[in-house]
Amino acid sequence: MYTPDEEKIAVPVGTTLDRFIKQHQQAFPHASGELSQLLRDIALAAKVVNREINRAGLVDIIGGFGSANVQGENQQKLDVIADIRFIRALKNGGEVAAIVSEEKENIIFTGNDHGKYVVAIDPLDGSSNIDVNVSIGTIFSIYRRITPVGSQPTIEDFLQGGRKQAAAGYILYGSSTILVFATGHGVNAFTYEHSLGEFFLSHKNMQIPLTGNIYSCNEGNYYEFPEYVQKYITNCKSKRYAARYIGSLVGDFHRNLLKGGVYLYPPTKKTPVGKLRLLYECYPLAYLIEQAGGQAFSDIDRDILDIKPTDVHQRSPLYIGSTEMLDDLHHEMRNE
Ligand code: AFP
Repeated sequence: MYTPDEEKIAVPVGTTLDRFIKQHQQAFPHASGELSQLLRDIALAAKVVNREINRAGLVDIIGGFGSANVQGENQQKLDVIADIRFIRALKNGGEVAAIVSEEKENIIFTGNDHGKYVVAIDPLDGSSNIDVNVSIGTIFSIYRRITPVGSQPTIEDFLQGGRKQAAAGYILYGSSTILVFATGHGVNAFTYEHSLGEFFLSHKNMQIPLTGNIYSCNEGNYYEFPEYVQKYITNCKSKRYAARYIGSLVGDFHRNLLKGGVYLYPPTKKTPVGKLRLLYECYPLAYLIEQAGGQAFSDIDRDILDIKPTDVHQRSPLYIGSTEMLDDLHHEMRNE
C-alpha cells in the first residue's frame, strides 16, 4: 500500500496499554477480563493524578492538608487528592470489593461485593518530595479475594501473603510518567504520552542487571543501622559505588531496576521493625523484582514475599535489588 519510504514519514506510535492488555489477557491469572479492567481503572486514575501533580505548582494544592494519616504522618493535599482519585476509580470500575490505602486506617468497602479482587495501595508515596518538585509514585498490589464473591470482603483477603498477589505495580511521576506492572509473566513498563493521553509500551520484559554499582539508603541513619548493614555500606564505599537516594521509594527502585543497584531500608532505633509498609510498599516491589530477576528480603532468613502478615499497615525492613549485590549483603548478615 505504501512504500517503505512513505511508511517512514508516519512513525508508528507503538503498543498502547489497552492493546497490550488485550493481547496478553490469556496470560493473566484467571483470564476472565476483570483483572484487565482493573488495570485500566488504575491507569485512568494515574492519568488524572498525573494531571494534578503537573498542575501542583499552579494551583493551591501543594502543601499540608492539616491532618495526619493513620501512620501519624502529615498528609499533603496531593496525598488526599491521589487517595480520592484512586479509590473513586476502583469503586467506579466495579471489579474491586475492598481497598486498603496508606491514607486510611480501616478497610474501605467499595460496595462491589461481586468484585473478585481487593487492592492495597499507597496512592502517593514520597510525599515529602511533593513540595520540592521531586519524583513521587503510586504503588499497588492486587489480590483475588478468598472470601466468597457476593459477600463482604474481610481482612483475610488482604492478609494472604505476598506470594498470593495476582498483580502488582507502580506509577512513577518523574521526568516522564511511567506505569510498571506484572501479572506473573514478567515486568513491563508503559510511558505516558501526554499529547495522546495514552500509556505506550516502552520497556518490555524488564530484567534488573545481575549486579550494579548503586546503593540507596538514608545514610543519615548510619549509626542506627545493624552492624551488617554498616559493614555492607563500607564495602560499597571501598568499591567506589555511587550513593543515590531520592527518598521516594518508587524513584529509587525504578532507577535501580534499570541500572542495577540495591535499595536498603533497615531497622533503625526509631523504627525497629522497619519503616516501609509491607502490603503496599514491600510486597508489590518484591513481586516485581523477583519477576525481573532480582531479590528482596527483610532479614537473613526471610524472603519478603514469605512473611505472613498480621496487620494491613504492618511495617518491615526492606533490602531489594540486584541479586549479586544482595548476595554480598546476605553474606555480611550470615557473618554477624
Ligand atoms: P514519605 O511518603 O513520608 O515521604 O515516605 C516515603 C517513604 O515511604 C519511601 O518512599 C522512602 O524511600 C522512605 O519513606 C524515605 O524515608 P526516610 O525519609 O526515612 O529516608
